[in-house]
Amino acid sequence: MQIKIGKATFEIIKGDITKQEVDAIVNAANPRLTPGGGVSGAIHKAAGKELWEECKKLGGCKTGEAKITKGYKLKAKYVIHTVGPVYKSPDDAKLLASCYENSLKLALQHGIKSIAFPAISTGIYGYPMEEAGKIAINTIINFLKENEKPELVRLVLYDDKAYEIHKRIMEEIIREME
Ligand code: AR6
Repeated sequence: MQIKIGKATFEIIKGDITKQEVDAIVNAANPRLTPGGGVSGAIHKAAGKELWEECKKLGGCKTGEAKITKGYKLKAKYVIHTVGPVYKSPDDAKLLASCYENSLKLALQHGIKSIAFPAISTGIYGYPMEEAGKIAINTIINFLKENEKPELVRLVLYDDKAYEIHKRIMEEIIREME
């Protein structure tokens, strides 16, 4: 499903982040920016080992922050690496929101017009999908209200359950906006 926020489009889809034809895809990374498993492992595998070679030189990434590299063999020109919080309590919401905000800021700094996010922290890092989904969607919508850029922001959910949860959250938020 898709909504317009000013000139920008925000959409949620079910799919694989590594296959997205956008300017940048976001990686749910770890603080050392090593390939790891989950989305990160899949992105590194699809991009090729040059991605890890570049990541090694970046000196890691703090939780809630974001760093950018090239996309190598991916269709996306860039990968934005952000480190989500390992879930402990609802107090982690600010750090999770920072991941989306800082990734979007970095995208604007690099003239990125389209960007795709996975559901950061909701896998190995254990953030409950429902809570994380509200934070992700609200943060993206608020950013687009303020900036009307990037032109396209896509949240890519990996399975039916994740997609259905996010679709319901988005419908609720749209209803509240009207
Ligand atoms: N496309 C889209 N979403 C995916 C894909 C894919 N190809 N594969 C998995 N997901 P996770 P985290 C979903 O664990 O929780 C890594 O090892 C998945 O179902 O990748 O932020 C890093 O190195 C889940 O909903 O990221 C870190 O150590 C979501 O993406 C750690 O995992 C995020 O799952 C980061 O953990």
